[in-house]
Amino acid sequence: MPNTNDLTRLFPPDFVWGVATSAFQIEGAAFEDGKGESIWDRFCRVPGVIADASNGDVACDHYHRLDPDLDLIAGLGVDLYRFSVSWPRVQPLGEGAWNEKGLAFYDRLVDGLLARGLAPHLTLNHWDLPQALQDKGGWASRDTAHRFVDYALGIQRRLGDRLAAITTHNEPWVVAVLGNEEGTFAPGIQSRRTAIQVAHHLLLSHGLVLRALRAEGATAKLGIVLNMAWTMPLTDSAADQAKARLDDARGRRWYADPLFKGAYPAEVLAELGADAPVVEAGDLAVIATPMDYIGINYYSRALSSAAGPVEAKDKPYPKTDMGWEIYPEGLYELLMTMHREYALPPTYITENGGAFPDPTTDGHVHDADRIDYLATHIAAVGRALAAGVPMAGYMVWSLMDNFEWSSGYAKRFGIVHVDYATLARTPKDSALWYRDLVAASRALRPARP
Ligand code: GBH
Repeated sequence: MPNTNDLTRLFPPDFVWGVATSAFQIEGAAFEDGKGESIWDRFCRVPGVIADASNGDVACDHYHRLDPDLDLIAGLGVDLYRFSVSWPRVQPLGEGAWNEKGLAFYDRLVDGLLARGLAPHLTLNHWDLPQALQDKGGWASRDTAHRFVDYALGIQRRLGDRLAAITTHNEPWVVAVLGNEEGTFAPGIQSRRTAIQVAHHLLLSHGLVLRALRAEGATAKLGIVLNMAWTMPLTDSAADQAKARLDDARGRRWYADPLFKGAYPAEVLAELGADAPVVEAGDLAVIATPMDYIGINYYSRALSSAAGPVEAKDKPYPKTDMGWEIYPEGLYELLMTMHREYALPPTYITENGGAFPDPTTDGHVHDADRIDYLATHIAAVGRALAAGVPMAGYMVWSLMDNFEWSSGYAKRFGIVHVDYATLARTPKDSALWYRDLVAASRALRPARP
């Protein structure tokens, strides 16, 4: 494992470090202070969809533990905190009336970050759409894109002048494919046609929000976060290589091409045929509105085989608790590919991390696996940076153990342990390691004038 000093030398003084969470996964208080129902509140109540039959009603109870949690983040010495706003908490029906108590919570969150010298990186949509909008068609309805603009403007007016960054969407692929094609995530729809239209409206609303916020004079940097695997053929056969190129076009370029090139990949449009999205004149120009930054969430590589889905036994690398192969080289290759294909703005790794068994002795989690995962992936970012990729920062997923969607609470991604019986937070060895890494990196920075 690279040691902390070697790692920090890879990064320039203005490279920023952070930790990330999302509202539904940590806040709890699902039905308090006027919050509206989200599609995840609803989905968790469908029998069998969440591995441990849990939900987000309490989660980490972050809503009631804001100040101690902000102290926890500040104690890590990081530069920034990436969090999301629960849309139904601030606008319960997704349109019309605002919920003052919900807005006040994020007001305190942002002020609390600034008071501790932490830069607020706010995400508008980390999947918890108001159920009331789903009842009107959700992201499959073009109108939802316009409701999203109104929501973004409300957040801008209340918090905008104090934010460092606003991300429109977290991982539109997940919302489209897991939520609306496979149906394993909320809202649990199984329709390829719906998923394709959802993806288009997510991208469209992203561009509309950038234009609307800039027209309002927003000072925060504006961007989007995409999930990306590094897609490789299972064998070097021509058929597997072609399948890998197609899978990469479906999962990565379907989102990145319209954002950076204003066009959907032709080969995917061709295979969609009649399922191609309804795209109105001007939509692609809106989607391609220049961004101030791009965020990439990287966890693993993906293997493609012309023979069908690749089985676990054909994935030779060590795996995390999620069953995802640990493959830091893929992060380097992915960043190099993105740099080659697009004119990248400043680029952040907005999520990277792993779920591990977390061996515990005397109340302390000795998560050497997680430290190794983080160190090797951070080193890959450093190598991409040295090779010319405009890397601007890195954020660990996640600050603390939390509700891991359809896996419930059994999978732990935190660098801080959460005891769900008492809700006590305890930094794991990885949190102390990350704190030392950030401190060492800061020690190399010139003092501020
Ligand atoms: C992120 O999603 C989310 O933003 C975050 O909320 C979540 O907690 C975190 O990651 C951890 O899951 O089945 O081998 O093909 C990541 C979603 C993960 C989706 C990898 C695609 C493919 C793995 N992506 N997954 S595999």
